[in-house]
Amino acid sequence: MAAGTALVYDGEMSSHKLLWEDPVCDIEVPERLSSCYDRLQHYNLVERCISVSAREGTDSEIMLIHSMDYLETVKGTEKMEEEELQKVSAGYDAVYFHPTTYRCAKLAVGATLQLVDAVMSGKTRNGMALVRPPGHHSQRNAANGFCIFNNVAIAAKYAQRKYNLQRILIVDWDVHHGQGIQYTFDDDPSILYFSWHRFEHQKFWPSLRESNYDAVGQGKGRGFTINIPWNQVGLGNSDYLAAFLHVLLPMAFEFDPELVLISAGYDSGIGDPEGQMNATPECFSHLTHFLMNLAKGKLCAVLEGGYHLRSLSESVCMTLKTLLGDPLPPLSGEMMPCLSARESIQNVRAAHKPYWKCLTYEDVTPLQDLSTRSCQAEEAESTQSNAELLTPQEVGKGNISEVIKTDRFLEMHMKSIIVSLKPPIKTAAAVDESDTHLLPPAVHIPKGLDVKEFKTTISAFDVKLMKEEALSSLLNMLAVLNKIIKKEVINGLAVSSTPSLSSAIAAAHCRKLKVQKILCVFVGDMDMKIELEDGKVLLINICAKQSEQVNTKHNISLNWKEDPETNNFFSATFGFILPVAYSYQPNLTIVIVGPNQNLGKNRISLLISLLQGLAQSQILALIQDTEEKIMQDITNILTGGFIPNFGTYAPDLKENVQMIKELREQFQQEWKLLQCSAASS
Ligand code: X5A
Ligand code: ZN
Repeated sequence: MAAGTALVYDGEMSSHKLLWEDPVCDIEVPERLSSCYDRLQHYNLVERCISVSAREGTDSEIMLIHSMDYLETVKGTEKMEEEELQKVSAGYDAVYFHPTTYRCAKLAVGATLQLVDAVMSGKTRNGMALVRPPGHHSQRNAANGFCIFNNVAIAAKYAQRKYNLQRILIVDWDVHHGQGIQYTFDDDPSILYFSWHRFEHQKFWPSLRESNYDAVGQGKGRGFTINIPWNQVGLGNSDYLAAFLHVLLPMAFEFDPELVLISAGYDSGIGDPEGQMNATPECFSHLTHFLMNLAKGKLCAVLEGGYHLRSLSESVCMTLKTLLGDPLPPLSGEMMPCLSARESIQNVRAAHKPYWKCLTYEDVTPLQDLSTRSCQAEEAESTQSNAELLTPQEVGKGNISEVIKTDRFLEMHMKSIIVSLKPPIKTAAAVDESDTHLLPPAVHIPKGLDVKEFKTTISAFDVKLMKEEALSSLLNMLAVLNKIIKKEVINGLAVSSTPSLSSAIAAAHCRKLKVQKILCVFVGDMDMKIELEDGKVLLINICAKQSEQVNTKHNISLNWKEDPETNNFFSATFGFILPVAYSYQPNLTIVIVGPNQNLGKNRISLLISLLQGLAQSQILALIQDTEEKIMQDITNILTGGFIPNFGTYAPDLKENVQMIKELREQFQQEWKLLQCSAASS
């Protein structure tokens, strides 16, 4: 599998700039690009990437999307004086031309295509292109919203032609609707286009009817356009997460793209004067991480908007760090999507129910946009308000002192995140001597254990009758766990003949080391021995057997019926496990793979891969010693070398989906990210 992350950048794209006064366009400045690059250098990220040069897009590449007439018009601006440029600009909505605009726009197209080539040829696994001018608003015959050529739409067509791709996913997380992309692929089922955007009941630019949730595509393309209109400002991390978990990801995994393109605009981030949203930079790490699990990791992020320089550049860094495989930063704020966001999510799910199997058994009824209370009002009422986060009234109103406030906020905020993010070795393992050959060379095997250190932990358990071997594998497991907790490694795995006992001992050791919240995910039939009294553990048990145990907030059993037709586990993963896990915000995750697990390696692999978004990616995987194949797959996931894939999609069994739905209803007051409709509270 391809490795490495491409970075495409050319400082020449900074020459495109506004020459006259125009309050609409004056936020699209050259410093957008240079400040991103400076920040990447500051975090030593540039040198960790594979540098790929930009080039000019050719006429025929540009004409994959745009008309020859329009191309000639743009060409013509190269020789123009200011007055003439101003006249051409006035012919479009929210656009300016400069004598170098044509050259820069060609570089933006070419840079994007270079990135696609790097990823599709296997030179790198993924990458990012930092480009200006942006692209997603531009149309066949028109520049629009700071955009000249539609970089991402051209890239999609180019990738289809050159690499014969059948399915491409475009995720547009810019805060504006990329109507240019939507128009291009409206009737095309080979491109799944997802966009969320500030909408405010059509009051927000570009104020189009077709930006609403009921625009789902046309003809053969029906169902392949997904619009989430945001009707309020001030949305943040948990709203974006809910949109991914309950809308985009189930459909994206059903679609099963061969390539993911991101229209990566950061005007949806905190402090942005256009978006007035509240998502912090690390939110983009999580969004990126989710998408890295599709298309065997083939992902190209292409810059679109983003007008608060500090917010923009920090968010770009977070995106690139994640592409490079760094552990994920914790998400701040209470995980509680607001009413208006839930309304939008419910409406989109209802609009798409006819087109997606993953929604077949969900009861989703459309709703009118009813909410009038603001998200901030809800936030203020919530018990655990977010003291360190600025409210949207405070940020992004264009008021200088408020913008400085956001700057200071970001400064402090990012310091705490970046510092917590850099263990030298990724994975530690405790396996039998005879199994070490199954591990990749990069895996660290702790030796020379200080047995004394663990004696007290172990002595509380019934280990006296244990064989020497079993005891030493327990101690090895604790050594690995210790390294994770002390952040000497990011994650680890341990093979055990008694995973249930091992996990109980592991949890006890975590408590001794004052780990606050532990998420335990059990897969398979096991006697749970973990101490649950003090609420420091959240246990999710996935088993085939119907258990008598009564579910509680911290102890939830998921009785998943065996299904030979389906290789996936999506409704449980996105509809329940991840929302609960993200609501809980654990400090450490332990995944235990026991005997008689009926999920198979693909489902477990994806689950573990996604759980790396929690607890700063700190995971201990405990695996029954009989599950050799699974152990290898999990090792590969933990070391960052592998992304599971699923083959042709088959929907989950009706009874499984039903069970998930009931659990969601039962626990959505406790774990609020489970809420995906306005009826939830
Ligand atoms: C790429 C982008 C925004 C245009 C806003 C015009 N364009 N009011 O973010
Ligand atoms: Zn934008």
